[in-house]
Amino acid sequence: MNTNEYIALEEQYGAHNYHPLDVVIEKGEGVWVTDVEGKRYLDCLAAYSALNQGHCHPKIMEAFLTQAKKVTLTSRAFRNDKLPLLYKMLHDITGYEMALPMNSGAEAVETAIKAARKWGYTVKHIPEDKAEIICATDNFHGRTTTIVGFSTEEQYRKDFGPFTPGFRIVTYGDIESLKAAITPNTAAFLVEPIQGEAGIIVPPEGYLREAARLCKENNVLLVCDEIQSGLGRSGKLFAFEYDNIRPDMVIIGKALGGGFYPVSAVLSNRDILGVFKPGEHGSTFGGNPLAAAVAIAALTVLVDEHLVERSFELGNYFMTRLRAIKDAHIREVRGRGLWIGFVLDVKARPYCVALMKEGILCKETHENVIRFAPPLVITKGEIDWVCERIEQVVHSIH
Ligand code: IF1
Repeated sequence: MNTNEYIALEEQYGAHNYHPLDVVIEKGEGVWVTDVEGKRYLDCLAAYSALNQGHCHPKIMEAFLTQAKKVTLTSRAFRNDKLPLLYKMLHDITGYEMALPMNSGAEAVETAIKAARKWGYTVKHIPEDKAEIICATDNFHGRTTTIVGFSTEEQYRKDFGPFTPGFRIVTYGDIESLKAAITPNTAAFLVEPIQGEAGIIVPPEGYLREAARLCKENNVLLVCDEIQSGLGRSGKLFAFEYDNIRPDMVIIGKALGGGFYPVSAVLSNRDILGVFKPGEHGSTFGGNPLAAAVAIAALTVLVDEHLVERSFELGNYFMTRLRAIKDAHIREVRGRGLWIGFVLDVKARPYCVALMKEGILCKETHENVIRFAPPLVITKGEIDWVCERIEQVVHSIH
């Protein structure tokens, strides 16, 4: 079958909740993918940071296949011999005392919300059913009905109500707004250290540091959603490190599965995650041995190949090169690490289509922003290759 035939099948039988670029990918290796026509592209989206280690990384593949031949699923009714090793590794790498494994990012966010509420009632002694969680404008934390309930984006929430109560919205980046929203019933502030979907928005210098101080002062948990920003994407293991803080809970996902498998987790200390007693929370697939084996390999690759440091250095290089491109339609180049928002004053989609023809896959966000977020295994030479093509497209599109 060719590209058009695959697209026709998909359009006829699949729900239309996406509008993908018309490229049908058949193979992936490192930063490169090949479509069904045999054309190669450099992947500058990396599955929204789920492919930090690149496509089909051989070491993660080996762990995946080895585990698949042994045992893949036990349920948490029994123990398995891989999950404890993942726990220990997460502790060694992040310093948090405990982890709670789930599958998708949204499930891990839901888990953090439940933990924060339960902590609010049992430790902070918030009156029954009065716990409040503060979220930021333009947040993106997933697609469940509870999570879209506190989205400020019409598209994500319209016609999906009624929604879960107990959430308040503050202006992202505005510390006064947060201060004004905290009440004695506030259990947590849930925030992305850098907002991905909103267009790679880096908050003002010191914002998270101040937020952490405010939270501590008011006995409110600071919960950082590092599902997209974490595990090296921002040039640090966690984006919150730029503010030298230590959140009470950290949510990870995406790259924890090394591009092979959905794996997410909530990281925290015993005084918080310890609120869950047997039977109060769980998941059929969360913490399964295949997921644990893959996550261990994904983290090992991240450390062994110095992907965090690479992201920092190559991200700066990439941004410098993009800033050197002069064109009247470029408004700003912003970001951290290999996570770059290329802001235009016109629609970004035609640029993404033109880049695709040049062999670069990327995706617009918020109409006028192109995000460049390649796998962290990209080389300097490949960044040069990408930048030459971006420059060509920028100059020739009008
Ligand atoms: C889609 C966006 C990115 C996330 C943060 C939680 C989740 C995500 C910070 C939920 C997920 C994904 C979901 C995917 C596209 C993508 C996305 F455009 F939708 F917003 F990356 F920017 N927290 N982000 O970024 O994780 O449940 O999906 O595993 O929904 O189309 P999930």
